[in-house]
Amino acid sequence: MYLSQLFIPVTKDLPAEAKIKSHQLMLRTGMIKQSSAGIYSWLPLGFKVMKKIEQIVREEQNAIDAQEMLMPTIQSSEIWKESGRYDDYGEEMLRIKDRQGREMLYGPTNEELITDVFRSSIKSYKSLPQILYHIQWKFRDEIRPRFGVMRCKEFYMKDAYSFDLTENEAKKSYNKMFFSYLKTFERLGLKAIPMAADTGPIGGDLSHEFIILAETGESQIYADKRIFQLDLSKYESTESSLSQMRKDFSNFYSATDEKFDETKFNESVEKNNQIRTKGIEVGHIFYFGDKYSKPMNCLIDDKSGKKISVKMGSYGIGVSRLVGAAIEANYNNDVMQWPKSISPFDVVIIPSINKNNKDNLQKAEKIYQELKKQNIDVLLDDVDENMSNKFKKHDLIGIPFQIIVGSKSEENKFEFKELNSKSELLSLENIKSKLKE
Ligand code: P5A
Repeated sequence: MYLSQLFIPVTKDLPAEAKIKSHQLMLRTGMIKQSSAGIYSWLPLGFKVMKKIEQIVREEQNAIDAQEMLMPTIQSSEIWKESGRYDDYGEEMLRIKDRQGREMLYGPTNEELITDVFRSSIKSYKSLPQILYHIQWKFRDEIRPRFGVMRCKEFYMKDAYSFDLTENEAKKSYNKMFFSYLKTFERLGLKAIPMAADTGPIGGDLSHEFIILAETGESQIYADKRIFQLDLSKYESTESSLSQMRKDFSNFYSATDEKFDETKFNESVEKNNQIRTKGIEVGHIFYFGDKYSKPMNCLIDDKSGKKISVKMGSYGIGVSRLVGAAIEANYNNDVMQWPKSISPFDVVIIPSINKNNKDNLQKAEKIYQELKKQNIDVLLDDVDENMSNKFKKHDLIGIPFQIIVGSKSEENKFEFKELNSKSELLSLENIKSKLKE
């Protein structure tokens, strides 16, 4: 893509409510445009990042044999009346009527809908366990939508639902998902800490939030920093290894405000290992047994032919929130650097251009074609402006690698630079192999 062709409508005058870095940066680099309070259009640059995040989330769900499907955004009120949540959910639920006057709603989550799908088809323990998931827009009429994509009314979520015969089996599904979440966040270049959490309107008695550290987060958190030393690669997806993993994580103190206990924290964590900061909740998992299956009559025949309510859990990742969270975690001193796995482009070519000399642009175009042939996702900055402005702009866009075609380049060698480190003069062949790495 040529930068001059990229649809990147930059918001110059930031609105007063854009208080945090990610919100400001997403507006300044034309990633999103507000449509109304808490509702955004995702423009090409922002959409590309979100799709990359979505794909990594999908791959890690598929890796644990969760099956992708798609449920609608609009749901009927009937199933919510069956579960008893129609009244409980209150004003956060956007309620609508169709032309026949039927009560509908824009789904804030899908426990009821998936239970309805499941009960109509699965009847025997032989078909268990099952994990189903979808990646779909949700709507919550948040009282104070804020911080850009962090707390929206309309947001994009991966939500998965597990179905098991017994509580014991269900906890194994929970552990599988717990591990899958840690791997997902690691691939996204983020350090997420699992924290025991309250269950709120989803319900149940076992729940963890996955939180990444950021001063601008909404949750106050307390943790033992040695939790970051746990190495995921030493665990396998066997039952015993996963239950060991859960034990190892629970050995280190970590809690949000709601569950925090000052005395316990001071007793179990030395002062110099204590983290007291804010964090962003990027995922939340729940085990709630038969909270939905019982009132909704979602029954399974067990081995003896007895009908029992299926045991369920639900597992959410805030896909659109993660775009903002990744910025909060990686934006320092006015320089953004996307983790390589989710950067909107792999590399940007920045030629020094002026009216009288188009040599650099021509060289840059050749490099561009070569890299495209290798399936490298490359942006060419063909805009006629001075280099210092260009560098400032790319410090914000945050593409992790730059190829600079300017005064320092030689006939067949160009400056190659990873953001935040020194550049080196390399041949195109060397640049290609570095990028492939
Ligand atoms: C789990 C999946 C649930 O809804 N039901 C299905 C369960 N959990 S949750 O914690 O309420 O949400 C899951 C994740 O979605 C993100 N999220 C939001 N993102 C942007 N704006 C919002 N208003 C918003 N609300 C929730 C969070 O990342 C959360 O962890």
